[in-house]
Amino acid sequence: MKIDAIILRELHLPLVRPFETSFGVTRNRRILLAEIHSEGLIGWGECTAGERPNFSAECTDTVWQVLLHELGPMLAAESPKHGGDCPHIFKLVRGNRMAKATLENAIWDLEAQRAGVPLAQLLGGVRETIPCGVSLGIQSSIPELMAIIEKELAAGYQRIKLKCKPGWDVEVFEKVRSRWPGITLSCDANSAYKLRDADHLTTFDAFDLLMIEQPLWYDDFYYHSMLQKRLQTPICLDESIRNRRDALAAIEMESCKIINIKLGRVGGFSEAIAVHNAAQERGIPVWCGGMLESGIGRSHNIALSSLENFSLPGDVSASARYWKEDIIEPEVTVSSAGEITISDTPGRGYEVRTDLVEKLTVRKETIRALELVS
Ligand code: OSB
Ligand code: MG
Repeated sequence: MKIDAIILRELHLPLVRPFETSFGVTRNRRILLAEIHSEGLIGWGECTAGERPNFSAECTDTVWQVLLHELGPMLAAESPKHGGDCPHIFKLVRGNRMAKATLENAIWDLEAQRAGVPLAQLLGGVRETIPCGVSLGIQSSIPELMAIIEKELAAGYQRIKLKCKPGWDVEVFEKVRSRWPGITLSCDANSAYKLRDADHLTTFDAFDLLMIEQPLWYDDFYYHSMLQKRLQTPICLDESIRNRRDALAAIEMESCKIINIKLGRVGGFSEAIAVHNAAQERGIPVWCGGMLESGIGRSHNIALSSLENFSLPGDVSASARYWKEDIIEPEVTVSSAGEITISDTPGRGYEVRTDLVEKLTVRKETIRALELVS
């Protein structure tokens, strides 16, 4: 595929409600999109980095810099045949996985369009529908949280994940469990605890949680393995898993029993598939995490979730939970059974609303391969 141009855009999109985790509150997203033009087709990628370097070291501004000055020019100089060629093209840039994923995922989108197959099929997906859960941020009161849970359960979501931190944990779980004894419930601490909190964390076992996600340091395996020995509740790692080797280390050390796969965090579809396969071969279930994506990132998450070992409900939910108006058509909807149906059209399966994207764009740069003049 000859790359004719790579257009980088920053869009501003307000969330329909603020999202609070143990590391902070997000009200407005600054979303970076890459639009790759190749031989009459356009592939789209979305960067999942946050506005601040809290979840990971990358953030909107670092990704913009690295895409514009490093990865964009590298890719524009090549003619990749497959999305899977990108890790090799980008090999001289260390880290910056969210930036790399932005471009790699757009190339997979292009490849699927060229082949005339759904992206899910190109990735090796086997599911026609995917099970969906919701991730609920820290609220200002328990009654407010209870009202949101009631609404999401009525909408059909199969699993409720509660963001937690010291002071917003066992009391919340107690109230939720006593009202809904049978629902599938999990929690996500985003590294809010230390190993010295282990006694406190063992009290979570009373609430029959499906998992506790990333309780300790964002870059740790060893202390999670010590903690897992003391917990009945399975630990799920999110932040710690950057690639297949990390997944193998975490599984080998028994640092977790479940893995959350995020496309941006692992650097794109190639590595996400590698983590998926490594986990599957070792009997470790995975699920697809979310990063408050717009419709483009969401469509990629949906395609990824069609792989066989994505057996637990993901944080992949309806567009309307995040945006007044999403930038894709149709918007992502979730059935009353809590499922999203995988699109059977070529490519990502959702059209980009280019007029709306243009209207929301606050900065834009075009990268082209340098033409050799003879
Ligand atoms: O840890 O899973 C996380 C959002 C931003 C940063 C980190 C996380 C999250 C979520 C939101 O949990 C998932 C979603 O997109 O709904
Ligand atoms: Mg998480």
